[in-house]
Amino acid sequence: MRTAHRTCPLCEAVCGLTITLDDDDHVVGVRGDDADPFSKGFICPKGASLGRLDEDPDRLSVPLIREGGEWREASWAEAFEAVERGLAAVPGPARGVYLGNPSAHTMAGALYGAPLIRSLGTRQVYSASTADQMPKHVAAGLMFGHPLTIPVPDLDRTAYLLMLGANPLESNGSLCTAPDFPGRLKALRRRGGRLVVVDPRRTRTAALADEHVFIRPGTDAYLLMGIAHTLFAEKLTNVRVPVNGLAEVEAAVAAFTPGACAAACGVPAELIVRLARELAAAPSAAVYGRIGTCTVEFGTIAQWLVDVVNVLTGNLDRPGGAMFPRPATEGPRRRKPYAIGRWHSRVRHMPEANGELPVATLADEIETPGEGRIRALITVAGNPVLSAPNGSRLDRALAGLDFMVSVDPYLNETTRHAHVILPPPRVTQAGHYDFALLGFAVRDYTRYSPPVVSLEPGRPTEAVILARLAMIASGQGAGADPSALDELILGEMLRKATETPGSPVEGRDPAELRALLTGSSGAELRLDAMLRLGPYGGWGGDDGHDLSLARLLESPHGIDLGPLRPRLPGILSTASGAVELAPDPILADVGRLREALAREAGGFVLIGRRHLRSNNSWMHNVAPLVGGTNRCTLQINPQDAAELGLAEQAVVRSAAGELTVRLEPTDTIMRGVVSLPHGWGHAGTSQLVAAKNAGVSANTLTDESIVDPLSGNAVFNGVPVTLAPA
Ligand SMILES: Nc1nc2c(c(=O)[nH]1)N[C@H]1C(S)=C(S)[C@@H](COP(=O)(O)OP(=O)(O)OC[C@H]3O[C@@H](n4cnc5c(=O)[nH]c(N)nc54)[C@H](O)[C@@H]3O)O[C@H]1N2
Ligand SMILES: Nc1nc2c(c(=O)[nH]1)N[C@H]1C(S)=C(S)[C@@H](COP(=O)(O)OP(=O)(O)OC[C@H]3O[C@@H](n4cnc5c(=O)[nH]c(N)nc54)[C@H](O)[C@@H]3O)O[C@H]1N2
Ligand code: SF4
Ligand SMILES: [Mo]
Repeated sequence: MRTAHRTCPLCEAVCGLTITLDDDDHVVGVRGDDADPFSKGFICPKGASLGRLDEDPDRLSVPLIREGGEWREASWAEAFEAVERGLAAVPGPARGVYLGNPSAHTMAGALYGAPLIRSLGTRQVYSASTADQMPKHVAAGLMFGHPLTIPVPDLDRTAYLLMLGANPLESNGSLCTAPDFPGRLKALRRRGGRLVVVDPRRTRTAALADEHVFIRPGTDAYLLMGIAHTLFAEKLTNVRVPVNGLAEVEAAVAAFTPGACAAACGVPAELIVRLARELAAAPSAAVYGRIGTCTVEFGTIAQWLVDVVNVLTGNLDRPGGAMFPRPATEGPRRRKPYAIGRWHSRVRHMPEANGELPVATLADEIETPGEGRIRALITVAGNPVLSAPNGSRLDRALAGLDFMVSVDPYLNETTRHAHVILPPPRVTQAGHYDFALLGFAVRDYTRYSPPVVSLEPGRPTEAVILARLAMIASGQGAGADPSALDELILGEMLRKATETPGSPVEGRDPAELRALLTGSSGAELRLDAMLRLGPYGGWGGDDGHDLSLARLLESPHGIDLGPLRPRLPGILSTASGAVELAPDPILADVGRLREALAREAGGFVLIGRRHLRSNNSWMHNVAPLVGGTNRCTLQINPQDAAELGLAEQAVVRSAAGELTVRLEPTDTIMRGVVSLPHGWGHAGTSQLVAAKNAGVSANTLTDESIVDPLSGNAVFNGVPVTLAPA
């Protein structure tokens, strides 16, 4: 028996785990790591089941190749050669790529996703981001200059938290990395702070709050407009940071009186006014909006307003407000204007954001003939058949591709369309560093987890799989040595740093720095370089900055880098150097919000929900996590069910499709709203447990033709539906 410490890679909370393994490397126990300074022993049922997930017998252990509808096991050499042949037949611009959610949780995704995209030579780039947080990136890019400059609520110090469209008691936090989010919310209340939750459902988070506010789905932009309007009208603004566009914002919010907003969002006008006054009066306050406010038709406007209110109340960049983390691998942010729509999608002419096109138009790009039509697709850690809007259409589109390769541990609803599946090894066999998530942490913190279990001979890590795909895509062939790619990237990174005026390594020899790096893989070497070039890193000098891979390896429980500190104006990379409070593209979109004020509310709308023991589409194959309350049911208010004469089941119809679903009447959901979790509807897969709890896919009902126009983000909340007895 031995124990190992590592970060849980399953959600954004980055909890430290202590794993017990037997002599055959089987995980026999998982508990929270009490010595982790950030998570302090917290663990949830998913983390506790990591061993079951890791050793799931339905995970693929060797590559699969599909020939004439039949799958066969293949060697790695054979599989990479098949990929080389498949990609060679399709010119660069006709190759698409889709990166799914877990690629934000793996070192492979963080380090090799971008090189893979570059080497494909395509603009057909898609990811789960446009089914998730793209509005956040666009708002942050336009306001602060960089799409990753996203402030997070200073959870441990705030005196007032207004939370919209998030349910961290189930999801454990998103774009707000905070292990033991529930404990942190309880601590907020214990120290006399106030928590207000805005949600069409009385969630477990809402039940823990001081106040729960029901809101009509898709209308948070109106609530926030009403708050901003009140702050100006009652002269409660207190802007403490350098901004441009304050007068323009005041003009833009003028039409959105609390009365008008109340009619549109269903929150009473007096309550909107009170929330504005409370935010302004609190010693410190933060507004935080997540999935419920992103995956809606006014997603970018809502994200913009979240930070407009944070600025207007004087809470941006101050302790207890909304602050910018300073992650250990943060790179330099050059000042340049952030732009969206630098190019557009071929079929629906939708704007690019962050170099990506909306997943809502992926099926169009595969189905519609013409130059640039996607004929080959690479998916990495994604299951868009279940996760993209109108996944049923995507399911049909994928079946018509000339070539598809998937990097995924499972044969599932999406990967069954692939010609080659390349399975990454077990979680415990991979090194882990949270490049993305630590940039949103409520304390500055760093931790590296080296592999715990060694790889079977000949089996590549996911980092190597992606590096080899990148080399194949750039024409270097199936046999190319992936370390050449790492050296190329390292050389470039070090050269740039030594040429940057004012950099601590300015003028030094890149080769000398390269020789100082340590690491047992390309991924580790690159992590070491990023740490040393980062804000806490160093090269062995006596300047007190010494963070490096070696130091992290000596600190298996992670290192606390302290509470968040104010970072303005240095963190801003806008051309003006100030916060752009009124970016033109957003102001131009406010007209659409104003027009919709006149819309009649009526009929039922569909929203989603998440369950603690689920994770999007891919954890339904672990027996202890499914069943009980984790089921695919349609929540409906009992009065609505009674009025419609609905009993056990109902037929739900939308513009996109129709489903027969099991009902779960509950008075925790407001009238006129129904909720179905996504990620179910398991079919045609090797996941035997999931097949027994198949459920139905919410994305049969969601409509790919409607998006948030600025970010291209899919609309999952506020989907009009009708209900009828089954
Ligand atoms: N209706 C509705 N739809 C939604 C949402 C919603 O709220 N409502 N939420 C959206 C959101 S926020 C997201 S993030 C997306 C998620 O969308 P996706 O990322 O497309 O879907 P996931 O279900 O997360 O699928 C993850 C895939 O990665 C595989 N996988 C797991 N671990 C690894 C690994 O280490 N390496 C590799 N290579 N593969 C791995 C799994 O087997 C699975 O196939 O769904 C979106 N879809
Ligand atoms: N256990 C578990 N944890 C997860 C995941 C999971 O599937 N399961 N998924 C991970 C991923 S990919 C993500 S992105 C995060 C998401 O993390 P969160 O953003 O916290 O997502 P949810 O838990 O879905 O909570 C969203 C809430 O928004 C509400 N809502 C729906 N529509 C609206 C609306 O129009 N306005 C408002 N104000 N509220 C609305 C819903 O009722 C729901 O309670 O969770 C991550 N963590
Ligand atoms: S909260 Fe998230 S990171 Fe923590 S144990 Fe659960 S799944 Fe893992
Ligand atoms: Mo997500």
